[in-house]
Amino acid sequence: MPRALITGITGQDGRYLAELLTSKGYDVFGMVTGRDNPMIPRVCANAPSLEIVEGDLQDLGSLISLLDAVAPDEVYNLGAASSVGRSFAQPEITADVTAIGALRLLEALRVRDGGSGAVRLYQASSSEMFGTARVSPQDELTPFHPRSPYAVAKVFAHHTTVNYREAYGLHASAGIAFNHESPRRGIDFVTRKISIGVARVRLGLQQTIALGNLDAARDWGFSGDYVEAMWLMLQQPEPDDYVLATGETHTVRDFVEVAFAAAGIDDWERHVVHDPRLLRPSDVDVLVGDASKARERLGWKPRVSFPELVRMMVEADLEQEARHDS
Ligand code: GDR
Repeated sequence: MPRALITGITGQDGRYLAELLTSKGYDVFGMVTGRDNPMIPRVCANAPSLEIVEGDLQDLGSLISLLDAVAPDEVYNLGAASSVGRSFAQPEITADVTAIGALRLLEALRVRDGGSGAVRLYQASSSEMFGTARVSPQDELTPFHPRSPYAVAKVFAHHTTVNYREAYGLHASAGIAFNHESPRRGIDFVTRKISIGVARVRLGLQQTIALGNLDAARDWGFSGDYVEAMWLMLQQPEPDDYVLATGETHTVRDFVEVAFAAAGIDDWERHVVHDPRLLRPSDVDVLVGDASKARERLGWKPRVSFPELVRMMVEADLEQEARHDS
């Protein structure tokens, strides 16, 4: 059986990927930094054969020991300090986990693998790297102009992944994933904040949702679709970089409107208040990806549409909030 190690196992992508790999017959190991993480039972509930192991992207020695213990065929580096908003308040932690953490993992692989390419690595690169891109839609050749400490850290991790591939022959691929969401999305991110808020307004548990920039436009897909592309990338004989995107962009305002409509509420403006404290020192206005390369070379395309995604999230939160309230 092939063996896979996933960092960032408690995030939405980690959970969907663990389920996908388990269904394909892999032995899956999910890395956590400590066993007291309250998400662990929830993660294991959906993937009973998943083995939780300890390691830390902030500690090279722990990564080397973990690679020795697990002996994976594939490593998926989904671990990061992934909140763009919080990265402005915690730039140093963001750089250490997201940028240097990726470097440490690459170093651990280089030391262990010696450049044989026997272990395949997926690096979760981000559309945030494009920032104020002058080209639209963005593809693998679009220059980066990061707009947050998080995005700067992801640019470092991305270039380091490419460098280790070129310098040491590592089988290291990077997926430049545009925003992808799901009912498992953390509440720090705007889509989940909206879907929970809408559910609670619908159930009479709160009156309003406080939001920042409603004009930002993002290319939003479904996390469950994106993890398939991650796996496909590591099945290719040669490592490479791929944009993962739907090719459609919608504003935060669009998301709010469709989410309220999915809950049967048309006068959404009454329920949204603007909170300037939620504005970022510098934000990304609009992103939209061109995933032609992934479509042509991997045969990948996202299945869940924007309205389906919004509805899925609102329905899941309506169910969950109603349960909590009863
Ligand atoms: P993003 O996701 O920064 O695109 O990064 P997020 O959902 O945090 O923000 C999207 C846009 O919504 C605006 N916004 C708000 N955002 C949050 N979080 N909370 C609010 O209340 C709010 N109001 C408006 C933001 O300003 C922004 O413009 C996500 C993360 O998953 C990254 O880790 C990942 O790399 C990229 O997507 C691709």
